[in-house]
Amino acid sequence: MGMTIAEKILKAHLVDGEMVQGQEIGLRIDQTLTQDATGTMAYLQFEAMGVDQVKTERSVAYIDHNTLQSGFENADDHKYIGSVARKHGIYYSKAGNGICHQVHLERFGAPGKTLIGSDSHTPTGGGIGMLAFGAGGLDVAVAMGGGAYYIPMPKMVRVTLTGRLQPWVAAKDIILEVLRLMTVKGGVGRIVEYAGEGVLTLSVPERATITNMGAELGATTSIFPSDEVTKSFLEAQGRGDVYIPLASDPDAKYDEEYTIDLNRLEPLAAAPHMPDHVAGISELGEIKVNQCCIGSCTNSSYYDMMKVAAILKGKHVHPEVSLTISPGSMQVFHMLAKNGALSDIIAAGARILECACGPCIGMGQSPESAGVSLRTFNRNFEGRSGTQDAKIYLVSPETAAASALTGVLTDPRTLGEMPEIEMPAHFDINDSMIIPPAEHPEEVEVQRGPNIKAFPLGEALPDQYTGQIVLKTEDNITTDHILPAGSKLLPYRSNIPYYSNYCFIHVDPKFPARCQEQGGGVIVGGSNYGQGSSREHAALVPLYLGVRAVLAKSFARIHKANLVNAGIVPLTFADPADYDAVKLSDKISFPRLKAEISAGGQVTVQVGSKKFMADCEVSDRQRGALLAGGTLNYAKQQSKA
Ligand code: MIC
Ligand code: SF4
Repeated sequence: MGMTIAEKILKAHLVDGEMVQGQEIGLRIDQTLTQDATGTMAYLQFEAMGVDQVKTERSVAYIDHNTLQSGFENADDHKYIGSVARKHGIYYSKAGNGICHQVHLERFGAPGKTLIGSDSHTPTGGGIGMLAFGAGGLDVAVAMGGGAYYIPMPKMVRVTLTGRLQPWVAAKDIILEVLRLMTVKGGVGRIVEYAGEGVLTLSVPERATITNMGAELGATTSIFPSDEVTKSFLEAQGRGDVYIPLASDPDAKYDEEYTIDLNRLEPLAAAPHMPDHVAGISELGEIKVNQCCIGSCTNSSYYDMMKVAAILKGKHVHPEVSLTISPGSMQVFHMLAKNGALSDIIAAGARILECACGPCIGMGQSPESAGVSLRTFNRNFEGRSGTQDAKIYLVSPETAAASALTGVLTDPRTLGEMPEIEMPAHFDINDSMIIPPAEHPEEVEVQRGPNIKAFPLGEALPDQYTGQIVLKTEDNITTDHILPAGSKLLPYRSNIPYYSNYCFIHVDPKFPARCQEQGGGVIVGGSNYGQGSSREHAALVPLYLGVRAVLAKSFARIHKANLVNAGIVPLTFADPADYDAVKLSDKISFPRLKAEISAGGQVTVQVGSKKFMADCEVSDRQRGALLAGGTLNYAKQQSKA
């Protein structure tokens, strides 16, 4: 039988299990990436594993999130990551070199390879035909040590793109349309593949915008074919040698199919506060805008920035709008400077930020109170910008630039003739901010600042557990709800004790104190619990606070894996109606927890006088980890056995 693109790459990397839907498969990982906000924890865990040199073909440590150095913490973390990288065979991309996903696409990504990254937007690599997954830091550490990466064998989804984008309609509008069709949980357990004549009309950066934001579908990953467009991109990056063609077989089977007619697509926006609250710009009307931010790993390529520069050229940003521009990489930034486009952007009155995540993760540029901000980013969760009551709309660079000029949400089609942007035949190649590993690793001393604290380890699963329900949440709780980021908190990513004071702070400020009083307990969640980022802190901090289990209607993939890695039991209501029968502060017990988890059956739950069942849908390997109190404990047990 014919195979999809993803199935071909999975098959070539399969080291454990069978490719049967829902069953766990283990994959050989060719490349890894980390960023600094998750990297310190990933490398602390890597060090704990005692591996000398990474076993991957290429591992890269990026500094792109925590670049605002308003105290010693971030700079110390950079130094730690830089030294660990040099010692263990990892390339180190310095602060200022750009956003991990953009730089990786430019300088390291290769079709047909597997990549995991401690960042949920790692699927950006699908834009050049890589099979790229977001993962928790521990999973990345394991892969660097040569271990397999495990996922449940996903379903296959095909999105066929027909026709071609009309002027002023962008790749961002394609992925917003996919989000409208599939919603923020429609991709869970699925790989999304793009096909059809429309694919040929999209450049690599446009494809990468789409695969990047596939993370917002909850998808395991997204991927495009590798074709002549991919080849030209790689050649222009001086890396034509890594090109291989990749396409699905004509008789490949897909579990779900969608078709989008690009001819009919219009400029769209995701309205506050979810990436799937999608509406046409024309439907939303002329909303007054206070801020426009252009950048992030979704839309910060040379192609995007050139379009923006052409729109702004000779014009001025509206007096009541603040426009920020963050080019995705040093390569992009330098090319804009050399060809004069940067001068058009500056003269229009934009604020130029460094090549980093910046406002996307609340690292500065928080909007004014109740401000409206149009962003070319991928997430508009409530409060993520750093201003709790701000209203964030996710839009294309074209829409953001057009609106920055008019001061109101503007359909870019009103701007007249669209400027044509050519993809360059040669990108400017300068890898001076990427530091290769040391030639004499034994001479490198790992540097640890005082902000770097030990990470918590779980405890073996008890026979039975009784505690309190310490939190009950709604559906679609994001990891930003569980553990906010932003400029004030991100510096504490390597300091779990301090960070724990902010767990669920915007959902229920009493949560950390309640956990401390109760010695932890159980969290009850709705559906899609833990969607969004890959930050394993959203599991490690609850672990530190004594959370033993999360009982939810359903989980997002990466967060569920992170819970298991930490040794927190992920349970789902066998009957979702039982969700309504439990409330905050109820006493909850699992009288046969260990025996039932070991047996792989359902788990008995007792809440007051009510008894019901929960499922613990994990693989045998994960069951071992839960019994041992987390993946690191389990790995130690295994190595002794
Ligand atoms: C995000 O966009 O939410 C982040 C910040 O990049 C996270 C990683 C993190 O929390 O450090 C992600 O997407 O995984
Ligand atoms: Fe950085 Fe934002 Fe991309 Fe996350 S989504 S990697 S914070 S640019």
